[in-house]
Amino acid sequence: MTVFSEILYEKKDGVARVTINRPDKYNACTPVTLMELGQALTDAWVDDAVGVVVFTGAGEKAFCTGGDQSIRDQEGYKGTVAALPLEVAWQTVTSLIRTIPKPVIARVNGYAIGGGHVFQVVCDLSIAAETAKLGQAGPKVGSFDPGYGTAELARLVGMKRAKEIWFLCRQYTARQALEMGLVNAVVPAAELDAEVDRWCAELLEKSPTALKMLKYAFHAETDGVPGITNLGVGGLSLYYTTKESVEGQNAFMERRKPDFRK
Ligand code: 2NE
Repeated sequence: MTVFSEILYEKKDGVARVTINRPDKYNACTPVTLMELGQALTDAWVDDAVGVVVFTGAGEKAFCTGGDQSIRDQEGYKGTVAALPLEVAWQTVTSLIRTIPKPVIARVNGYAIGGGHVFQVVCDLSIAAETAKLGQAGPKVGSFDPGYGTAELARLVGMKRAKEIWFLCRQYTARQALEMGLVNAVVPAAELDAEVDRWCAELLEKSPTALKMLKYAFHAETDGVPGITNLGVGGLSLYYTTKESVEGQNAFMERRKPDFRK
């Protein structure tokens, strides 16, 4: 377990578990939380022993309720991370969840509201406790997400429903979320961990490279050039392992012309 101040980060048997640890604040995020989430997700990205990431919140009440409203003022969200603008902090975390080349499962243990709901939308798979409630809050509290939280939501549930979710700021039960295609599975709260473990075990049996390329392929069209770049660079890292690519490097080092036809 790596000790952070506002999150918990644990790696075990191929699973990295990232937990927002502010249960008294219903796991609302400060700039520090976001920075630590970025560090943990980056570690999970580069650690080859990690095959699946579980993203969740501490306690039984909340998965994450978005930005911590108690530290918001006219300048945005205050915090101890100097000069970390909102767009960098939030977008770093959502972009990491979306681009880390491993499946990310949202373990939705309670309220997933506002930016917290955006996190679960961006995760590759979502497993929710029956007690969870999901929804957006932006227009109620003077905020909105003009990114994955709108575009990806519309892809998941359709444009009309996505607009309803954002414009009306209603809360939906886990069962309603399942019916709309917002989450993959709903289980009694007491069975949430066992269910998440089962999904992790199934994923860990699968080819990591196939999962990585599939994740990039799913996003290639919708994410434009960055999406195609991720897919392409995934291919590039495979190309590096071929004799053809190695010949180019060897020829350069040996000061000779490469022979790619060998
Ligand atoms: C989640 C919800 C509906 C729960 O309601 P309830 O009545 O069950 O609990 P309560 O009493 O509201 O909350 C329990 C404790 O958690 C804190 C509350 O202040 C309260 O603390 P105490 O009074 O006991 O000390 N808490 C909960 N959410 C918090 C938050 N986000 N910030 C700070 N403290 C929070 C209800 O709590 C709720 O509606 N929460 C607010 C949801 C919300 O508005 N989120 C922000 C949306 S905007 C956003 O996330 C965002 C952004 O601004 C920019 C970019 C990306 C995302």
